[in-house]
Amino acid sequence: MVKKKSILLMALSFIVLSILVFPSFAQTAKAATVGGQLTAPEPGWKRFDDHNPLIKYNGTPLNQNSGQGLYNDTGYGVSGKNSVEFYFTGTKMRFIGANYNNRNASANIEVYIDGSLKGSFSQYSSSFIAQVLNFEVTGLSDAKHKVKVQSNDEGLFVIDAIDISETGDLVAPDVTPTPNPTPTTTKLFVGENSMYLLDANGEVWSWGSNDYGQLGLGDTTKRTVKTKIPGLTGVTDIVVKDNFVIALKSDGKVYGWGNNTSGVLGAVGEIVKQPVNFENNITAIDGTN
Ligand SMILES: [Ca+2]
Repeated sequence: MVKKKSILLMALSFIVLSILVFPSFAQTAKAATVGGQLTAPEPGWKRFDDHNPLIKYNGTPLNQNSGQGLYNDTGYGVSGKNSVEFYFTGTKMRFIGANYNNRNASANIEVYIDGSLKGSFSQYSSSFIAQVLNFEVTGLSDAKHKVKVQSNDEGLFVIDAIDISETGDLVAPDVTPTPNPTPTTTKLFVGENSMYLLDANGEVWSWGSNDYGQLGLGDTTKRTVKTKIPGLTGVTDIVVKDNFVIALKSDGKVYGWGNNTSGVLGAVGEIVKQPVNFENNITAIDGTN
């Protein structure tokens, strides 16, 4: 009887001790609910902290005070109508933030996945909650996804951590060439006996001599009034040489036309009467010798 009692007592004290020493056991044992605290990723999930370099902050993020119970004792605040963006692989994502009782708390924060609005949340609440599960999305295709968390009011929202699929990862965005800006002013170029105008819409006009098709108008007829080169749009810069012209477009493609006796435009004939694409992935062109 005594033995039984002491075993029971031991078991009881072990249970009590477990709860005291490992309070997180009690928290993670039950499924996380949106709006509740989630201090560790649940099984099947893994966590990335707010200072991860793969998380891009639009606007200047504000370091949150330490000692508030934030994950890793860090948090970033995003103020104004700014956003946070990142890419991840996997099927699910949780946004871990902080709710607080302050009028400055952003109350209208939208979450976009791959460009589609998936829902919204507020960080305004009656009391402060650190490591709160603000938003959850599951059931995505097992692929790379782009996330944008956008505040739509002037308040401040806190990002503490991101949970994603245990088998996934935060990843870098695709490297895409930065488009060249379209000129906002018009620029006149003087050729051998012809003139060119690059307008603010990224289109090119030409007039003057046209013996080599250097006006790019599809013929060799001279023009006395400026004429728009058809089908050539998105031009950010041009270089005019002796009876031939090259043009750079915002997508990095380079076109050329005119006198091609030297073959600079490739094997496309000696007289090229309309723009032909001969180079790609170019960021700038320069005609200075
Ligand atoms: Ca954190």
